[in-house]
Order: sequence, then structure tokens, then C-alpha cells
Amino acid sequence: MKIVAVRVTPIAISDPPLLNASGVHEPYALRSIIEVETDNGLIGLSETYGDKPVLDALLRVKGRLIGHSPFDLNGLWRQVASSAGPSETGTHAIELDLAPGSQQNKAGHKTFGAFEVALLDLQARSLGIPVHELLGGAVRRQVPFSAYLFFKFASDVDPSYRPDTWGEALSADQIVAQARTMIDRYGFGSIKLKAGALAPEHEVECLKALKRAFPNHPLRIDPNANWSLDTAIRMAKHLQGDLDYYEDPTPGLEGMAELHKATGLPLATNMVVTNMEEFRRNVTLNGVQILLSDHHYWGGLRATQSLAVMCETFGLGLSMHSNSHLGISLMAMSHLAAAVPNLTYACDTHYPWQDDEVIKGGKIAIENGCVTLTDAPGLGVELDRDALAALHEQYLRCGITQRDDVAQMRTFRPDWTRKKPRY
Ligand code: GKR
Ligand code: MG
Repeated sequence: MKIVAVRVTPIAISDPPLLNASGVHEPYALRSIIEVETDNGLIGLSETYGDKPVLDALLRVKGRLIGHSPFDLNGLWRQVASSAGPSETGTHAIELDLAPGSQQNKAGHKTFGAFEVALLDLQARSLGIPVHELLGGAVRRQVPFSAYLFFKFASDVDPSYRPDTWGEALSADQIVAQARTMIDRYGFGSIKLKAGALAPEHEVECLKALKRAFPNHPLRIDPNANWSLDTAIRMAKHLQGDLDYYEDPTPGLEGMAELHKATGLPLATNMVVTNMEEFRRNVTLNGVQILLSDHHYWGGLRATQSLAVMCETFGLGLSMHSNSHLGISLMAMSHLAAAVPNLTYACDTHYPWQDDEVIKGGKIAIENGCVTLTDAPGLGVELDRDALAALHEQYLRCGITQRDDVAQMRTFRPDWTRKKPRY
């Protein structure tokens, strides 16, 4: 089986005005859809970031895969390594620091991971088995996700946002209502509140309101390192007893280690342990106790399985981080999560915030908080070509080529700054 064609299509998906530590989501989030076709007519699929640096790297590699076997993952690494552009060797350029997927120093892992998923999809399809079987077998068929709450402007804050029924979510009552809708629609059994956007005291009040409304749901809060160490310690005093884990409240591994020492709270991260070098430092410092993995920047599904083994070895908990995404990514995350025995917490997903879809059959069902895996070959999803064409058109029309939540917030608050930590 040889690769005969590779297609990379940038798309823009509508996104609501969700608030975070940087600012606010733009009306569209960018993704890249990858198709790898073989001489026996199979097509492997993958989905990843659509920001320009990632897209450029994907486009540089795609032609080099023609003639390769989809089983040759080492060959894929060689092609990715030898196609790296000059900017990717600069180590610390960061477009949006709260989303590790936007860090240039992860270019190789992001590019490899994006194609690896499509090749694993092809391998599994050629064997007539699901990806979870290729990864060693499902230890669970129901993969749990958590309700991912955001502070939010109403969609009419700007006509470029698609009208939504979620409405504004700035007060505690509005956040509780958002949680109720999420739980009614999808049955989520745990809740994450994206914080770092409004005053910390107010965000803690909202968390407490969630605790009162959903006393049996494990709760997490994620200020994306927007609280100083002092603020994070101060807020911890109010949060003690309410949290499943405390996610990235304060910047840096050393800061997180100080915080853990001062509070004893279990800390989670998708920001300070994002590669194996940071993993090693974390073990020395005991900064965080739970890793939020993400195959999109850890280098694919197999690399994330290795990370899971490392977490097991060093006694760390494990879950999954997410950015705005569609169903191909959701299925890659789900197959991986199904094959990781030591997944200790429900995974994150932005999926309920996205109305658009690029796969046949529309949105993937989340029931009782879970995605259910079947034995359909590969990732178990097919591309809807009309939807792909429409979302590509949307990409060309929207004019966004790189996510910038800070600039977007400035359109509403001209004095908004990049200051971190803000509180
Ligand atoms: O989509 O606004 C967002 C999130 O804040 C995202 O960018 C983060 O990467 O979800 C992420 C997180 O858990 O830190
Ligand atoms: Mg996070």
C-alpha cells in the first residue's frame, strides 16, 4: 500500500465569543483537514490547527509523503524533520501562550502528529479494524468528557458572530444556567470552568455557585496562568474542598510547585508540562500531579500513549486538553482515550461550542457525557465533501489566518493589554 495523494484543506468554523485569559474568541476558529489517499483507494483522515505556521508546515510535508507506506512512521518523522522551515528552529516564539498548540517550538510534533493520525486511520482501515484496536485495544468503549464552561458575551456583541442560543454568561446565575444546558444536552458528569477572564473573586463565586447547583459533579477551574502566585494561594483558601483539581492557576513550573507546597491541592496542567524535558523537571519539582495531554502537540496518538506510560511510572494522573475542534479530532481523541488504561479523569472538549461539522452524518453524539466507540474501521468517520468545501469557502472569506484573542478583545475594549498574569 503506497500513498498516492495528500490533501490539506484549511477551514474556518464558527466560534462563539468565549472569554479567556488572553481575551475573547474570534467569530471563527481555524482548523486543517488532512486526507491521505493510497493506491488501493483508501483515505485516511486527520484534523489539526489551521493557523498559518502550522498550515505552512503541513503543506511543506505533504508532497514528500507520495510513494511512502502508511505504516512507515519513522519515514514520516524523517520527512517532517527535513522539511522544517527556518522559523521552526527558533525556540520560543509563541502566538498565543495559553494554547500550547500555537507554540512554534512544537512545530515538528504538531506536523508529525497531524499526519500520524491520518496514517493510523489508513493502517486501521486497511486491516478492517478500529484505531483503538490498532493502539492496543479499547479498555473502555465509553470515553467520558466534561462540560467545558466559559464566561461569554452574547453573540450579538458583534454581528460577525453566528447567533447562538447560549446567551451571555458573565454572572454566577448565567454560568449555572450554562452548566445546566450542557448537562441536560450531553449528560456530562464533571464540570470545568474556564477562568482567568474576570476578577478572581467573582470566578471563585461562580465555582461555588456550581458546587451548590451540582454537588455531585467533580469541578475544575482553569485560569490559564492568569493569577499571580499570591492570588492563586488566596483563591485556593476559598476553593479547598470544592475542586477535583486546580488547573494552571499560576504561571511557570516553579510557581505551580510553590502553590502545591503551600496548598496541597492537586494541580493539573496543559501549560507547564508540554514536552518530555518539562516532564522531567516536573518530576524533580513536584509541580503538577495531573497531566492534560493533547495528541495535537504531543506528537500524535502513539507519543501520547508513551506519555501515559510515563505518567503511570511517575504516579501522575492523566486527562486530555482541547481547543476548538470538529469531529475528526474528537474521534482521534476518543480512540486514544479508549486505549489508555490510566486515563484518570474525564477529558476536556470544546465540541459542544461548535455548530459546524465536516463529517458525514453531522455532529458526533455525546450521551451520558461520553463518546461511544464502535468497531467501524479506522477513526470511523467519513468526510462530507460539500461541508468541507463550504467551510473552506468560509476560511477564504473570513480573512483570519492566525488566532488572536487579544486583538479581538481590543475591538470591544481598546485599552485591553497582553498583561500576564493579569490578576
Ligand atoms: O479555547 O479559550 C480557549 C482555551 O483557553 C484554550 O485556548 C486553552 O488552550 O482550553 C485550553 C486550556 O485548557 O488551557
Ligand atoms: Mg488548561
